[in-house]
Amino acid sequence: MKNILIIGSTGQIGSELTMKLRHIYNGNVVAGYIPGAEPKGELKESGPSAVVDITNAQQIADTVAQYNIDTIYNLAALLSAVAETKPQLAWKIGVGGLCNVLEVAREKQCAVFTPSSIGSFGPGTPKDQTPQDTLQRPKTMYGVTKVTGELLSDYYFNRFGVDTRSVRFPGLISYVTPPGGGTTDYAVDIYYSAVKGERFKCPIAAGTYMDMMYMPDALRAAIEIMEADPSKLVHRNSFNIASMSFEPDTIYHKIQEYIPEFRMDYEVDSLRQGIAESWPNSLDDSCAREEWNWKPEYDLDGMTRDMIEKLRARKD
Ligand code: AKB
Repeated sequence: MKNILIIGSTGQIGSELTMKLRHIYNGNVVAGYIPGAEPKGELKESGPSAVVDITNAQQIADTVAQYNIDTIYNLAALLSAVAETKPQLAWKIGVGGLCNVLEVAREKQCAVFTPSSIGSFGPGTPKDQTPQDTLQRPKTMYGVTKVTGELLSDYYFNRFGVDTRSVRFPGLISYVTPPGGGTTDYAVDIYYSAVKGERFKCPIAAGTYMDMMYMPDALRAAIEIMEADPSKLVHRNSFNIASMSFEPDTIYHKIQEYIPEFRMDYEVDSLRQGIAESWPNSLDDSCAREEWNWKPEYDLDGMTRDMIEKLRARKD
């Protein structure tokens, strides 16, 4: 039985991961949140919650002690586009916050999951089938915090034995909690527009490939990496994972197979486009497949069918 703290439990990943972990472990899964982003509905009713601001080390330590926490999922972050508008805050949350989490984990012997991202790569990284171990010189503050987070997490493992593990998430697509301020958000927003019968203005230019993943696969990855046999792990922070890579026209035409009247045109956002162009087109996830049997279940077609069905059910 694990006792888990999720920091950032009401965000895009946290809101679904908290519920999934509660179903699996049926124990203490504490939903950490900041004031103004309180848990609601099933998330609130189904288990304990606590105010945990990642920039407040004492609050993390108190919650870990109160609930006897042994595993921390650290999901607090500003996404890539918003981090460019608030770089100091992005660093404070992404790096200062992670230092707080790692110190508490060292003292209380907790395992820690902190996601990294395709944003940890930069324009000098090989673009296609980006290898697991390669150049990471990102141009964004988001990427800088993610590479620093990978290094810090490996440092705490090697130096203090803290059980840190991580995956590099692609753009995540889900119908539950929308993302906010990411470069890959268009691949979520497009489904909402299509199901509402609205014309979609795509902020990313045609031909811009990025890796994407359906949320059920991402949640499984976050859980499976923490369950993996540590003796099999050559890498820790952080594993490339992948399931699909597409550009805006591909997802547009895929949605049209299900909603033929759907229309999209382009209104490219220069900030997001610049970020997207600095990221890989696709990742090589063979190390994750070899070391902990990672395998995605959804491709673009399976995801599109499910997204449209679930969003329609929510609308009706
Ligand atoms: C973003 O677009 O900022 C995130 C990411 C790929 O890490 N979705």
